[in-house]
Amino acid sequence: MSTKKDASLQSDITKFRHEPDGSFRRAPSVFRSFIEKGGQFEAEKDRYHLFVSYACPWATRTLIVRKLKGLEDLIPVTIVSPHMGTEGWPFANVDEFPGAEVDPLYSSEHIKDLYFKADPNYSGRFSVPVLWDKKNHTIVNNESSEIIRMFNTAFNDLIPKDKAAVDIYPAAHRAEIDSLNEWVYDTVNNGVYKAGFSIKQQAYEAAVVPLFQSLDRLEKILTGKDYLVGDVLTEADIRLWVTIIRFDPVYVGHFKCNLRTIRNGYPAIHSWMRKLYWNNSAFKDSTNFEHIKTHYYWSHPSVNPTRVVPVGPIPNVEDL
Ligand SMILES: N[C@@H](CCC(=O)N[C@@H](CS)C(=O)NCC(=O)O)C(=O)O
Repeated sequence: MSTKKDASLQSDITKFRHEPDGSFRRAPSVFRSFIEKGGQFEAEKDRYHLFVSYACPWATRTLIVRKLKGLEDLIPVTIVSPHMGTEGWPFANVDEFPGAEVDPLYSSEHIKDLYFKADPNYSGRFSVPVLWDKKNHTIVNNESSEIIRMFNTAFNDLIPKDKAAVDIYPAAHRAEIDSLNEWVYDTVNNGVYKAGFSIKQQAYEAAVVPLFQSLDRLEKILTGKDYLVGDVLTEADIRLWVTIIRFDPVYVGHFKCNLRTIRNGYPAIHSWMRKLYWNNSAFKDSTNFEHIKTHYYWSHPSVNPTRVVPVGPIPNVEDL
């Protein structure tokens, strides 16, 4: 299945319009429904499907939480090819890549086909993750921060007790998590994109300086600690981790975030990152560096016109 109408202004990242000052502004996600009791979308077996890219940090949040909560059987996942081109994210039937898959529901060619199936007049970006409802053939939600909140609680009646007990947004820590998320999102998660996609020197510097100020602040928070908030793994860790694991392999070079590296400049962040990677399979199994590096260096020709993918750093993640 493919959509023939020209949607290249929505799908082709090289046609992305910058702000007048040369800065990058991320558009808000559009599908924002929740899976909840008594609502339009009830928690059910064999009803929902997740579409993601291993390359995408936002999508990787959902992969990690899906595993932490033991939702693998309840919510199957499909992985797209990392080559996000003029039509957006392709499935393996139009772009074979090791680890990429075909859309098992509709044999779509691209993620944009799903968006147009959900809403033929959709005018936003064709981003991943996409949480799909097989019953109503529509998108429930395409905003990772909300998908992980749903995964945290919505399916608790359908999963084993030990998995239902996993709580990445505990009531006692919510205020602290929310306030941390806010500045981490703006200056770190989105900060690397703001730096990398800037097309003016001033806009780049206005992003890269606060990014490293926030890393300095995070280094202090994580010194002598295994987790950001309290002494428990929360969504604050997950949301930061997906950016930090990509930092040395991609953001230092491709997005010019090179005031320091994580491995040489931030010992506490580095140790926190490696412990989660090596000791918790939900993190390691959700991370595919082939997809990550190929995606960024290939998919942003305005940043890297040659599409050459650097060999280093070696290794992608240092041992503990
Ligand atoms: N706010 C969204 C952002 C998702 C997002 O921007 N994903 C990127 C990949 S890392 C994407 O699919 N971009 C495609 C595009 O903008 O054309 C979320 O957190 O889910």
